[in-house]
This record gives sequence, C-alpha cells and structure tokens, in this order.
Amino acid sequence: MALRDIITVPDPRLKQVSTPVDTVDDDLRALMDDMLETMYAAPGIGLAAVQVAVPLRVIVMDLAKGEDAPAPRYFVNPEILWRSDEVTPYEEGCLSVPDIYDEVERPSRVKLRYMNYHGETVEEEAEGVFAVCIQHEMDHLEGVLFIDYLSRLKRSRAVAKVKKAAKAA
Ligand code: K1U
Ligand code: ZN
Repeated sequence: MALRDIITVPDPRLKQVSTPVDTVDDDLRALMDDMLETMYAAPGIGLAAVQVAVPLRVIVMDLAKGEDAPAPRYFVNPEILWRSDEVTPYEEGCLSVPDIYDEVERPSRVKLRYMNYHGETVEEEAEGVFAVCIQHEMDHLEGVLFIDYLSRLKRSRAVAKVKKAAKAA
C-alpha cells in the first residue's frame, strides 16, 4: 500500500468527469487500498479516486467513530437510484479544499447501486452522514465540488485561501 498525493483546488483535474470501471480486479483493489490509506492519513471520512488524480468512478469511505473498529467501504461505479424530496443541511469539508467548511443542502436519503471491493453488485439506502458523504463523493465523479454550491464570492475566497496556504507551505 502507498500514500498518494491529494490534489487541491484550483487543479483542473478535479473538474474531470470520471470514467466507469470495467472490472474489479487486483489492480483496482490496489488503488482502493492506497486510497483508503491516503484517506486515513489525511484524515478524512471519504475520498474519490479523482482526488488522487485517477479519474475512475471509485470511492472509499469510513464513517466509524472515534474508538470504533475501522469500517472501510468501497464503491465502484456508484449510481443513485432514488433521492428523497426532503433535504438536510450539513457542514461539509473536502480534502481537496482544505480547511474550508460550509453548509450544503442535499437530499436526506438516497438509494444506491454500486460494486463493492469484490465486484459484487449491492443496493442499499443511505441516510444521515452516509447520505451526505456518498453524495459529496459522487459529485467528485462528475467534477463537482461542494464549494460549487456556494456563492461565487464564497467560492473564490475559498480557492484563494487554499492557493495562499499551498504557496506558503
Ligand atoms: O475530500 C473529501 O471528499 C473527503 C471529505 C468527505 C466529507 C466530509 C464532510 C461532509 C461531506 C463529505 C472529508 O473527509 S473532509 C474531512 C472530514 O470531514 C473529517 C476529518 C477527520 C475527522 C472527521 C471528519
Ligand atoms: Zn471532497
């Protein structure tokens, strides 16, 4: 396993639309292992492959809290089959927009279909932080960032802040 670099705004690679995966094979599992290690090290609760500059439709996530045992999850070619009309606000962050947090409203519940680490097709419903995180990560697959939901002023301030911090580092 290896740590990968997480790309940050305004890197144009974050705007790419990611490509579907053909087969869940050992090469893809190696990518997912690297992504999970990179996400834990950041630290974060989710990561899309495009954030490590691999534009494939792959997401990793772990929503285990504090002292709980790790609970890694893998989503290959995820699709949203259904969204609730009800929406919930949540203060989101993003490893590609470090140290910026703001509220985004999204459907409270979604029904998903995806392939897991073993290439098996799974359907399940997500709610709470799981629903927030999977929708945030699936936006990455379309080249959309949570700051794209904010005002133009807030978005440009966020990008400027990340650029300034990167230059200083
Ligand atoms: O960059 C990403 O897509 C990961 C992002 C996921 C996310 C967080 C909050 C709402 C929606 C999506 C993060 O993990 S940001 C870091 C974070 O939330 C966190 C870090 C350490 C402990 C707990 C949370
Ligand atoms: Zn993100």
